[in-house]
Amino acid sequence: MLAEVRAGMAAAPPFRPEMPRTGKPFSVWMTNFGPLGWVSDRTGGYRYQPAHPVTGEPWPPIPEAILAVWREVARYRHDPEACLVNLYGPGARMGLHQDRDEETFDAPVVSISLGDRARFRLGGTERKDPTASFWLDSGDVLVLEGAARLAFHGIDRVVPDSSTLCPDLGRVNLTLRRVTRP
Ligand code: MD3
Ligand code: FE
Repeated sequence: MLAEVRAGMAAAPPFRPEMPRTGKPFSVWMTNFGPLGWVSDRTGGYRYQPAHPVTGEPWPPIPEAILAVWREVARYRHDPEACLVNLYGPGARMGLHQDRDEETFDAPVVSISLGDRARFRLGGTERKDPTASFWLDSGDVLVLEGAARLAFHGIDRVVPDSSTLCPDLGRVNLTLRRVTRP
C-alpha cells in the first residue's frame, strides 16, 4: 500500500492547504487520489475538485490496495470518490473539526493510518461535547458511520520516529470519502 501511495505522490505532489479567509497554511501537507480531491485556499475555501491545485492534472486513481480496505470495512454499496492523503511531518497537527464538505453523510468515512503514531481526539456532534483520546498506530483502520460521521475530531500530536515504516514521511493518513450522492 505504501508503495502505491508513493507512486501516487510522484504524480500528484503534496501541497500545503491554506485556511479560508486568513490564508494561514496548514501544518499538514496533503494530496489526493480519486475522481475528487479535497483542497483549501484563502480565496476559495474548503472544497472538492477534480484537479490538483498546482499541476492542474486530474488526481491519480485510488490504488487498489486502498479500495480493497474500503470494500472490506465500509458497509456501503459504492466506492469512495476521494482519498485524501495527509502527511504529518515534525510538529504537524490537525485542530478539532467536523468533516462536512461532502454532499452526503450517508456513506461512512474510512481512515487508514501508516507510519508514526498519533494522539487522536474524538468528541461528539457539538464542539462543546466532551472528547476522548486514543492512539492511532500504523495499520489502524477507523470506520466512522452513523452519529460518529459528524463527530468533532482532530490530531493533537504525532510521536516522531515511533514507526520504522516510512521515516522520510513521518505519519501518513489516508481518508476515504464519498463526496456526491450515488
Ligand atoms: C471522525 N484526518 O482528513 S483520520 C481529515 O489522522 C482528518 O489525518 C485525521 O480528520 C488524520 O479530515 C483523522 C480519522 C477520522 C477521519 C474522519 C472522521 C476521524 C473522523 C470523520 C468523522 C469523525
Ligand atoms: Fe476530519
